[in-house]
Amino acid sequence: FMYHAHVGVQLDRGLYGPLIVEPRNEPLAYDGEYTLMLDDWRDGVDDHADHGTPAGEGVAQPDLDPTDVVSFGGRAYPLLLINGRPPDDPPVLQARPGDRLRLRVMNIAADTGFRFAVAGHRLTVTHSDGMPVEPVTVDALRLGMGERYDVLVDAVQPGGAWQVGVEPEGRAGWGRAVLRYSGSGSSGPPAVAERPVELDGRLLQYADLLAVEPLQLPAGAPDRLYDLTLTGTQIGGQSYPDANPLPVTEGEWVRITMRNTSSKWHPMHLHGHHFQVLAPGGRGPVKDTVAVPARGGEVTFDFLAGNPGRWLFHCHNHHHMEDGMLRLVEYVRR
Ligand SMILES: [Cu+2]
Repeated sequence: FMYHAHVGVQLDRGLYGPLIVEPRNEPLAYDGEYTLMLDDWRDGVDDHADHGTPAGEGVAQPDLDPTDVVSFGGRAYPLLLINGRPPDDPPVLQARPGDRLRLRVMNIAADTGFRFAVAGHRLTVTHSDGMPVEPVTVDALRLGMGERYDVLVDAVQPGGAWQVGVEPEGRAGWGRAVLRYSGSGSSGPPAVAERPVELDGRLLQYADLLAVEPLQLPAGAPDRLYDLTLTGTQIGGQSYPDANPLPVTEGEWVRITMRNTSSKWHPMHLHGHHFQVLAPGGRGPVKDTVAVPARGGEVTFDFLAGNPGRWLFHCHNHHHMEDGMLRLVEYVRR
């Protein structure tokens, strides 16, 4: 998990950190673990008097399916950081040949979706947003803001130093860490800009993820349905604070369908609950943040209303949220 400020630009200026909940009995076996927090950085670029003005449309990606194009506000984020470090001073992960590493990869950026890969190595995904999934092995991850994946990486190379590459979706930029094998001190690190070919390899999709512990939904149909259109500033036609709460009642099975009519990709996050992404077979991943593709993308999730209170439901693009892309989920009596 991640903890972070939820006021103004505090998150964007670095008021965040990882929160790791260890299970009483760890079912996975591994030799070392690292937490990698991916961030975009603009502090010092402006005076933070507001949340910035869009600076352009970013890099076009014409050969992608238009419903899969990830585009963002285009604000200037000149640095991409991993654990607070820029590409020319990268964090170093240590491994011995044959080790199995656990990486906890988290996107805490304000305005940037990331693709993540490790040169010469594959990624076996074991958890999505802290919740276990059936292990699936891929070359690259895509993380919307707020999303987290745990992956196992087998140190299958005989030695050397390998690029851990982070590329923003839909615009220019570059971040990196280095995976260094023990005894490889004489081999220099990869060039700053060396790009793992794995970034273009098999990319994790939500459809690859099967929940190990699906929600215990009752038989029948949901008790409450919401059908919400997403734009860059509104959820269901309303923009916070001029927005009605979305009522739910304790004990209900709630289903929310989101349809994104905008040209921006929206990683949507619900506080206080895990939800299950609707998928054929009923075992979609249990998450708390899910990206809804631009230009007609649609995602449906279910949750059990078991945590009374008033909870934020918002886009995890900081600027979209500041523009009002936030609603309250509010528990009411039946
Ligand atoms: Cu958004």
